[in-house]
Amino acid sequence: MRKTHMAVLTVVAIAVVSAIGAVGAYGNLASDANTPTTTTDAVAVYWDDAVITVSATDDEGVAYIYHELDNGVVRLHKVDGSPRSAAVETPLNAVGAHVNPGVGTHELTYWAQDVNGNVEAQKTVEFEIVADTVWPVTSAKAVSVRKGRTASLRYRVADPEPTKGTATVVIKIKNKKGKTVKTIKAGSKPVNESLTVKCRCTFAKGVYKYYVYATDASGNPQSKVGSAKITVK
Ligand SMILES: [Ca+2]
Ligand SMILES: [Ca+2]
Repeated sequence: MRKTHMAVLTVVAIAVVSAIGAVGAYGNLASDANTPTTTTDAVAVYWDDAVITVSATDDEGVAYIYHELDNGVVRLHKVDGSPRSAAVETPLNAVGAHVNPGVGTHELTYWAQDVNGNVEAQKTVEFEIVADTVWPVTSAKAVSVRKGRTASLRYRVADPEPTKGTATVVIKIKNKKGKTVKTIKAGSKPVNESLTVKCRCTFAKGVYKYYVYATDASGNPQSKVGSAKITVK
């Protein structure tokens, strides 16, 4: 009987020592009352979609990062290995895939929890997503030029706000029969200002028309093709 009792005492003593050892490895675990600090890289306005990085730091280690879009379902990101800093790209859905919040004003609420169970107070950031869904309109001015000389074709791409500010422009010069005699790829041009493109008019004397095609930086083609006469004298 006495031997058995001694054996139990020994086991208890070892258990106490290993518990103290565990506390030592975590430093001042018992006295940690400091919650993590979480920040985001959110900006006020995004084009088309928003990916916001939520970053948390804690001296004892970050265990979870939480976020919530527009007071929806709380998403929990479990941080492996309890690092002192961790980050997650938000907003995410239930299976951890990115969610596009869509055009409009949104709120992202975020906070974190450390390895000792200290939960940070929730913070909220507001942001807006805008998209350009309006097609640009082009216009052109008539010009006359001597055969073989260079003409300056004056045109404009009107693209209302919100616009990304540029459009890819292609100009086609057609003869009276509607046959394209020259195509000018003008490339990416600013919208809502006067533009010119040089054209060496080597074709036969007569009246031609040039047409301005533009696709805005969001991929919307022109709703109206501006055109004007080129008179080759
Ligand atoms: Ca802490
Ligand atoms: Ca547009």
